[in-house]
Amino acid sequence: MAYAYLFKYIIIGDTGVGKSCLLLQFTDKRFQPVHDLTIGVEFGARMITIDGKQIKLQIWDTAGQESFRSITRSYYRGAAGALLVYDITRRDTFNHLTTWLEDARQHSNSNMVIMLIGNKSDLESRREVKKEEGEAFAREHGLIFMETSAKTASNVEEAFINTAKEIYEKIQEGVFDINNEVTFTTLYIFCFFKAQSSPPLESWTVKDLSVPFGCRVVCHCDKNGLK
Ligand SMILES: Nc1nc2c(ncn2[C@@H]2O[C@H](COP(=O)(O)OP(=O)(O)O)[C@@H](O)[C@H]2O)c(=O)[nH]1
Ligand SMILES: [Mg+2]
Repeated sequence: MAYAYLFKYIIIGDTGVGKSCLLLQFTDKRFQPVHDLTIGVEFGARMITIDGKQIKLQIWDTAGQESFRSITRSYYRGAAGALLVYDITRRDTFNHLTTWLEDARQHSNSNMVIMLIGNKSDLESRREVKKEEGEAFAREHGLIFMETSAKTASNVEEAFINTAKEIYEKIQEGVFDINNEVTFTTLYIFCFFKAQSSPPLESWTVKDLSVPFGCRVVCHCDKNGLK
């Protein structure tokens, strides 16, 4: 599981806009039509490639906490990207964007990349929010914007990957001062070592490190495990 960068993402927005479905579509390429808060996973992960580099996206889902407005600081902590989601068939979810944005800006790193997502683009006949309105909101608040459908998978890959590209560019430009980022993301590295000796010697080593987001992870293995 070698990768150059680990980015933490969070997904925010009103209940029912499709946050958990977007995550499931991105990580598992499937759609779960039944609305059941209890099926919400707490986070998912997937590897992507940008500029020839392997990047691991670790995506946190609210798992229903958002309905109680009890999203905690630790949810935002260390996030490099946020997907702010509304439902194009429910204007109230669009009207609440300002509150979500204030919350996010208050609790997160000021360089966090925010992608505004108008989800359920497959439900054109029930649309209440025009695409132009989403675009205008994004422009006004300096966000990137896409309409997606977690049901048909339209633009789902693009939303997650374009966010990562923005983060990656910021790192290249030196906007994120990686050495000074203090975050509490814990990365578990499972290192599998297979010795060249005969008979083969196999061992698992688990080590827990605090890794700032965007930080390069370099692992060295020897027969004593991870160094
Ligand atoms: N038609 C359609 N339904 C969706 C889409 N995304 C989510 N849903 C449905 O919307 C409901 C809420 O989705 P969920 O992911 O649980 O929302 P969350 O509360 O934001 O996590 C579920 O019944 C989903 O099946 C979509 O893109 N299109
Ligand atoms: Mg959910």
